[in-house]
Amino acid sequence: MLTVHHLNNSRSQRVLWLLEELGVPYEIVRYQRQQDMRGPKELLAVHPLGKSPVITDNGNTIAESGAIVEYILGAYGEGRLIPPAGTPERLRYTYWLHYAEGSAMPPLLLKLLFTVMPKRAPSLLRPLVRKVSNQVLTALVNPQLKQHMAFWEAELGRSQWFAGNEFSAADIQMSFPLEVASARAGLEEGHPRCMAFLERIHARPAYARALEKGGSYQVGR
Ligand SMILES: N[C@@H](CCC(=O)N[C@@H](CS)C(=O)NCC(=O)O)C(=O)O
Repeated sequence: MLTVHHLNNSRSQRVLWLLEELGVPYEIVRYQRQQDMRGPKELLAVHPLGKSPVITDNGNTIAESGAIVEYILGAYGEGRLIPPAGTPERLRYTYWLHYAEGSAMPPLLLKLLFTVMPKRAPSLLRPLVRKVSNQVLTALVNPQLKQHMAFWEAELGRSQWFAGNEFSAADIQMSFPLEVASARAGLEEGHPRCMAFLERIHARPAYARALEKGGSYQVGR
């Protein structure tokens, strides 16, 4: 049976959600974040990078959310949650599947890093670290995030979901950047379509079932 190596409060929540949407049977092996938020060393026994999500299925070990989505849809999707090949929707789908981790997450991670750094700095250095962090946030990170969030808002004006008017796995993949931006980057201000997107996904029964199975999920907080 397909196994999800699930790190609490992490991107592997998306994989549980995808499997629940498709009704594919799976089992969960659970891992707990350490105090420093890193994954435990047991995850290194599953994949050399020790990150989650990772799945194992039929002798395959697959890491990286986008690759996992492609594998699951190829093996079990039967054409569901992916627009037909050769359509404009399929192009948009492929774009968002890659964009979520390749372009949206890096500035969100920088935001997290430079927000947390001053809080963790030794007290004598804290004012200096705060000053440098604020400069990086103001000059580099916040303007980029503003641009990304405006882009999502405009795209969700073109169609109800990211790849078109049908819900697809691209929406599952994009859920993580939007959840993090809502917790950390002020998405709720001036992005009503993005907030409506989050409300719509939270109302999906499969999303709720995945939450029940995955446990506490408070990304970016
Ligand atoms: N781009 C990768 C990112 C994987 C990743 O960074 N996962 C985080 C959880 S959200 C993790 O495992 N963190 C623990 C660690 O880095 O030790 C993916 O989408 O699968």
